[in-house]
Amino acid sequence: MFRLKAFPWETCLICKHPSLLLATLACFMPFQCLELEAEQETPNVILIYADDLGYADVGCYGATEVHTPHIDRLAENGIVFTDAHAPAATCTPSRYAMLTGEYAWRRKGTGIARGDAPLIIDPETITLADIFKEGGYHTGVIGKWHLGLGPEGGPDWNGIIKPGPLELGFDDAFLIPATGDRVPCVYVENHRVVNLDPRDPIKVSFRQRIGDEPIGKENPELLKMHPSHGHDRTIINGISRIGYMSGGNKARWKDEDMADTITERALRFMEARRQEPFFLFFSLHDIHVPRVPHPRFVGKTTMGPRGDAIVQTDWCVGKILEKLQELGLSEKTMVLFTSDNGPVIDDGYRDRAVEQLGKHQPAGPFRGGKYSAFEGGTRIPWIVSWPGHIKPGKSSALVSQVDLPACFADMLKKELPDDGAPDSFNVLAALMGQEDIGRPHLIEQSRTLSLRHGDWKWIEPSDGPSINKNTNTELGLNQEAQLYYLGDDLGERRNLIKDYPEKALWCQRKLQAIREAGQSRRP
Ligand code: NG6
Ligand code: CA
Repeated sequence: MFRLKAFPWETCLICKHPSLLLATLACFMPFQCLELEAEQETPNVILIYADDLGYADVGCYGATEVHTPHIDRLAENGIVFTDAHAPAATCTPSRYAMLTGEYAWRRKGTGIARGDAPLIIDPETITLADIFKEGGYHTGVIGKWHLGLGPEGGPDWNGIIKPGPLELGFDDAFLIPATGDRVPCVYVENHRVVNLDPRDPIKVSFRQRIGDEPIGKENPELLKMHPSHGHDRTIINGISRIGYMSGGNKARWKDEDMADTITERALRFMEARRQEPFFLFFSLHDIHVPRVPHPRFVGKTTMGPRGDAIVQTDWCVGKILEKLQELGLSEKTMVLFTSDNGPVIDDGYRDRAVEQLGKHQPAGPFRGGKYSAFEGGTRIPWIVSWPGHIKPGKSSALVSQVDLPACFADMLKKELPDDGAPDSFNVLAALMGQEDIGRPHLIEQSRTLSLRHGDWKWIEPSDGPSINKNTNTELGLNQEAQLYYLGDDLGERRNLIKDYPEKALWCQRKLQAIREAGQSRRP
């Protein structure tokens, strides 16, 4: 288990919560505690993690067809990163890497998780939550999880659902277990399904049909949201999903209320933990499919549900900022806003996202999007704000969410063990705006791997289609290696593989070396 290095404020119990008591009590404290005055107070941290939100889906990154005043305000008061990345172009591997500091492609079973997948992070692994907990923080995760739950064979939805986030360093958990488009469509709080009536047990299957409830494929007349590909099994709340579910009727969520429900939980967490340092992983469902924003957001944009879900995302951020202000915690809290992978327009439901996109460009200047090896797959919005401590501005530092464990370990003065967070780079100085350089290289994961080295980008050869026909995404897959220079070709249009064979070879070897070393954090 992750061991504490001696931590100064452990010498005095009262000082465990310096943010609250230090100023008033300092003059009464024994000598050893007075030393703490010189220490930089560490902030609460709220990590707001949007789903499938593209680089330019918000105003401060160039969107003009949708207004995001709260996110823009966060950006005005913080640092806007222009070369920040989700570790992967899909959700589960990105989240795995962000919480463990290990590239997900090193581990089998970290692809997009099924709704009944077992927990894919070994509870022995040091996680981002462990780091905060060891630093004396109260830790919570609220919202989308999608990292599996329960033991091998999957969770017992009607019993104790364990292991899960509580076994990974989180004190509180309120979860959408997988995604909104997958069964079971229920919330899990700590170890149990919320509002479960034991007389109506939940059954879930991704293989064969169970129960006698209608499915989208056979009863499209019952649907308020129709699938465009996949998503045609059990109908819940008028929307057909991936997988079959029966029972648990009282526990089923209503998609329209999801943002309200999780935001209310997040505010409650902040209120309850206001007097202690806290880390909140607030993991939004928006703007993943099915996009079913609350009626008060419907029609707020000309882009249909996808645009309206962005407005809803912005509302969630606004509520968090408003609560911080109300609690007097704005200057004691670092807020990090980012997304788990690039944008997708049609991800399986006929929600008019394609037809009503207009001139909006979700990935901004980048090619591809969710699922893609091009930059659009992993380059995402990333804003860090800590009023009074971080000078607002823009940063072109290369950073990845896989770096969060090393950054926060450094901030909390915790030393990672040699085998902990193996691919996590300490780029805290970049996050704090003290430096404009981040990591020297980065591996981006899609259906293949790509190496970023400065402005160079090398994409490993792979089999597979160049376009995902369902989502109409350019996947960037090619049987030949590709090399781009983003310095003057952000859109990855000019493949330079033949012009710079030495650079290409260097990248190929570097990627291979990182793969073989089993880690990349230590030299
Ligand atoms: C895909 C789903 C897509 C989405 C994705 C996961 C189909 C046809 N497509 O398999 O709709 O759920 O998985 O998205 O089922 S993620 O953001 O959680 O990675
Ligand atoms: Ca996602």
